[in-house]
Amino acid sequence: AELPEWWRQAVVYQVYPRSFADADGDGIGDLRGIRSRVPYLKELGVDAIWMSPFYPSDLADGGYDVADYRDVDPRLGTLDDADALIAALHEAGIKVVIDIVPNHTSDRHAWFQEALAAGRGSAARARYIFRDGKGENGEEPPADWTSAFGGPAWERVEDGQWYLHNFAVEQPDLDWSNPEVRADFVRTLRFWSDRGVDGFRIDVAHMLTKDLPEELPTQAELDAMPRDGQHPMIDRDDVHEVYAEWRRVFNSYDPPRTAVAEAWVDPSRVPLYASAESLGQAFNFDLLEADFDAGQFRRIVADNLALAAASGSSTTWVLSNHDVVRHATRYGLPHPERDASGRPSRKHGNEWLLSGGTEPALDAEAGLRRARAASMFVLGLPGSAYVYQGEELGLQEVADIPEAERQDPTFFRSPGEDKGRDGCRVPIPWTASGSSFGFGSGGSHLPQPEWFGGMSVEAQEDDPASTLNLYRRALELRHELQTVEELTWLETGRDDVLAFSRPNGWTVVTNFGDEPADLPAGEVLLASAELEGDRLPGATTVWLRTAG
Ligand code: TEU
Repeated sequence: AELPEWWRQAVVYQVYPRSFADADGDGIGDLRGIRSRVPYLKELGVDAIWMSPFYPSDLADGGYDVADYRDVDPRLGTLDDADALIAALHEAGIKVVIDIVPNHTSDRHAWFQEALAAGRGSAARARYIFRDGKGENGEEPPADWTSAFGGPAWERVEDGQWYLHNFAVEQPDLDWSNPEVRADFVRTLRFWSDRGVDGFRIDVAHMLTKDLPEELPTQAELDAMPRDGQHPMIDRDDVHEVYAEWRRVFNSYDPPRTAVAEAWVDPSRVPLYASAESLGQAFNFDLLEADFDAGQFRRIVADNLALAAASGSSTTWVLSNHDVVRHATRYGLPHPERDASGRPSRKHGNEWLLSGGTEPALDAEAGLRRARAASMFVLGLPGSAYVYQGEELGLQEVADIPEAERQDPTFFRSPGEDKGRDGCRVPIPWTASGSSFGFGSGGSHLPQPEWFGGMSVEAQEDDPASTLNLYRRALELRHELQTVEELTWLETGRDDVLAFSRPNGWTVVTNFGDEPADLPAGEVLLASAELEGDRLPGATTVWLRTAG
């Protein structure tokens, strides 16, 4: 049965449209491809899908450079295809969440083209953040800021002015103090809500509003400023004026449309985004940076349940997404070094990627085993769980993509430092052999390795112990057992073993260590690896039905 407020404890499956399924054989996944796989999603048992951008785009940042927010990229389909996909998903009982990218447009967006043509001081330029440069002829950028992808954050245009781009050069930042900008996004939210979309994932939700003084601070000064809501560019209090307006739009629909913030902010400020007056829910990315470690997992769960309660929202759990090294791979590598604040000093797995997947050695078997255990731990928690396409197959990151075939701007903007995010975006293997392992008849826009066939849906379909069937079983059980958002920690007598119970006698035990652990009495509903008699081996999660 559907719980009220479906999003609170939903399993949301992230589809990266270009890499899911390719119906027209051009090597790029498309909306008709996704539609052809709705039966797969239904059998998997997900409550919703979140689709990364499928709008017209030059693909400078994999579609996060949007040229038109109210259309479909012709390579991915048409608006009719979008309608048909939404209808097919709804028919299968699956909700639809789409990605909104409001911090920046593509430089191919009609607005930016107009801004270039209209020149300095024009109303068209006032939709973006243009400034004159410094130095004699304004030849130096207005400030020394660096973009998130590396390299300078200011780019010069033909007439000599500069524009701000916090991400790729092809992603000019919008000026959210401009009423036209605000009105246009409301139009976009209504456009898709009217088409039946159930919710929105808001890209870099913490950076929209900016208050840049005449005399710009340096990057070092920016970095030193407190993030207390008054920072000139990050996590400003006034961004919630935008979301309060959006919330009124969402609530004008029945049922109200949902939203989840991608906000990289201090935990103490997460409730601002997650409150019912703002977006309603916010991602918690702590698990993306955690080791497979009981202490870290326990602290993250406790902290985030408390944060969600503080805002009346529910939390989210994310082990993998399209921006990070897949967790089956992260858990097969040595733990990353951590700085004083406990954060990994570099993107986890990046060293390994830079070496082309050779150094340090990857223990893929251990990585997958831990990934299965971690996923089953997370799927037992209250809150909504995000599953990134391919993790239900236990896919590893692809490290050895030749440079000539790489697409991600982080790779090109940070040469030698960041290998980019292509390795988790390689198209899904549906069949054990054949053209692009069943992705499509026309090859694959990123090369798939040979070993993909053995991890394909076809190869796992009939194996009861496969990762795919483990996820299917987990999602089926979750629907059966899940009620209110309650969790009670159980004493295990060991630091490396976590156990909690949920209402309905649903008990989850994870052994993060190496030594087998004792299990509470109960009926085994699911195990992420074979049990050793009545003992729980290392790197294994079990779900039990216990009395009471
Ligand atoms: O990501 C925002 C973000 O700040 C990071 O996760 C970013 O991907 C990382 O620093 C790069 O190494 C969102 C999207 O998830 C990402 O795919 C987009 O590239 C980005 O916004 C820009 O739209």
